[in-house]
Amino acid sequence: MKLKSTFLLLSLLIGMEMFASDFKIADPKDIALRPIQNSQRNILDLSGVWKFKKDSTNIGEQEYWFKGLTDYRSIAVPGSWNEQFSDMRDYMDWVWYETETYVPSSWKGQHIFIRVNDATYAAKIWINGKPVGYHEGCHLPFAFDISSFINWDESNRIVIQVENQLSPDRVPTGNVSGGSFESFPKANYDFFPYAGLNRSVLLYSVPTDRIKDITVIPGLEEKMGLMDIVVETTDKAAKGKVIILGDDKNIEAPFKVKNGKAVVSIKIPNVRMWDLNDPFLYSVKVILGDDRDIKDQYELKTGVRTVSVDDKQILLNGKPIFLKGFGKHEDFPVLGRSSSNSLVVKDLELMKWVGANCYRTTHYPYDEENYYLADQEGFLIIGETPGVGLYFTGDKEQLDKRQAAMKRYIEEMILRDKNHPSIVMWCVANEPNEIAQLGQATIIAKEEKEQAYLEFEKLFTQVREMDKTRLVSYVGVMMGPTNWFALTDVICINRYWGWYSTPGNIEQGAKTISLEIDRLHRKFNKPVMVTEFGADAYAGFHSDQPEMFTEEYQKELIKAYLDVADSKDFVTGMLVWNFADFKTSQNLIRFGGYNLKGVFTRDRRPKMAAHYLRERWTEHKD
Ligand code: GCB
Repeated sequence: MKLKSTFLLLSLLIGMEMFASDFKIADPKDIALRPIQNSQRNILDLSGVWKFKKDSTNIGEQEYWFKGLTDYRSIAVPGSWNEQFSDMRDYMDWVWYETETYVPSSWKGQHIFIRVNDATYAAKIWINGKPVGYHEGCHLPFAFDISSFINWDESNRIVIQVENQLSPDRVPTGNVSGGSFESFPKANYDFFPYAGLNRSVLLYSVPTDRIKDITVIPGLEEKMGLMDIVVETTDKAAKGKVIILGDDKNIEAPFKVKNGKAVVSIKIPNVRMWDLNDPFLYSVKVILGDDRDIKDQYELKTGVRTVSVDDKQILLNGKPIFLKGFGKHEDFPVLGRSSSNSLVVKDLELMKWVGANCYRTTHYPYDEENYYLADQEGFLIIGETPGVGLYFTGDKEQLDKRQAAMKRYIEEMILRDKNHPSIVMWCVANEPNEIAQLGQATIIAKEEKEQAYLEFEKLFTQVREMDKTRLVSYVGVMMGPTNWFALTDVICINRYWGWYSTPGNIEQGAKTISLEIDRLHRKFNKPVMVTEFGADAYAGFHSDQPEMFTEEYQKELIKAYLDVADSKDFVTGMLVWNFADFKTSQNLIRFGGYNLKGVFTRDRRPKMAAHYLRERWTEHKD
């Protein structure tokens, strides 16, 4: 009896110790450099089939599931659990993932990290039964140093708990009372809340004295290319060099690290600019140490290009450029939101096929491979945060949490993506609003409106402080506050005249958009972009006269908007909504749980509108 109660007490204490033990919070700085393989650094990709278990009552931690799952099923990583398991399509609560791996003994003496490229939404990691770390937020990576958790010469158990509860204090928001979308699952946005380990999980090793971050800031003086290269290291007082290679150039510059940082300014005579027709990439190689003792090295590819605006246009390398393309989603049957290089390549090929030159990463940062491909292929990207469904009034505690999430997202996104020449503009948020209920902003007081503006402004300030080389904007919703455009370089608006408003009447829709953008340009004297416009079309559905939901109507509406844009010299870009049909939560306006505004079907077959755009955009090539 005594023995039994001592045992109970002991296990309670061990249990308490486990629950109380600190999960480290992920440090955004640890994701700045994408893991690579070279002679100082190694990667082990853990993609494959993992063990998986649902935990609807959140009992797993108390029952020590982190020590190994029993009664599990198998799941592909990367992958969205909602697509792999029909019985879990709408499930958003806790689940557990587990895999095992050996760590190569050649990695001994180095720092070993785990990098999760996306766990939507919150994740906890255990290695060999010990708590490692916690991260909240979707579509961006996080990493932890797990060197002290590794078992050498035996298998290591990696367990990750994930949940994707939809909540008004998270970003994107969900379960918002009075929110715009009455849908199931109750996301406050128009795409399916796919959950899980949607991107790869990696182990990687790096030297103890290492390069932590490299920021390349491009510029141009006459024909002289400029690169300010900021190198951050763990070694507070190291030395090293930067080598720029490419186009018969081999420029070397030594540096000395002070307090973990060095800035090297390099001039490239007769620089070959990164441009759409010649997306030339220089290789930037940073070596820490000297030739006899290389401590660490990292090579990345980037381009020299400038982006600016005047009152009417966006200028790439000083020349006006018209942005034509799409908003899209990471979305495909079976894959859900999980990454697939085949799909990344296919989508870019199809966008080039229709003559597009740009897309916005609606409504979250995409898998990194997208940006590397766009750099290489000469395609422009507007990089968007996961800030969709944002509002800035109401419950203060919830607002503070959303603002904290946004702050972290902006930091993570810019740290991860800052060296891509393809990204010309940051989009701080999609359709933010003063209040959760669309179109009801009149019911709030003037002070509340001002307060909402100040909160939103904080996000802009953060982006501009972190990156002075790109344009910054947000995308405005119909009936949303227009005074917020004072913060932006370009006026970006999503408009559905001829669809949600004046439905069925394309002519009226075109008149309204025309008047509206004239007014906006007059007021702000900035270039205007319509970042979303379009119509749902059920593939194969036709009519002699354009009628809503037919391919003809979609094509005609797109044509009418493009004609309006062509008639105004201050319209600097038109992005059709959407590149392809995509899955949404179920609701009354989403037939079959799909948004059908794609000019391609979900499986990437062109509708009439795609053929039309191809005719129009390949003829009108800049
Ligand atoms: C919007 C949203 C987008 C929706 C789209 C639509 O304004 O930004 O996420 O999918 O409208 O089709 O309603």
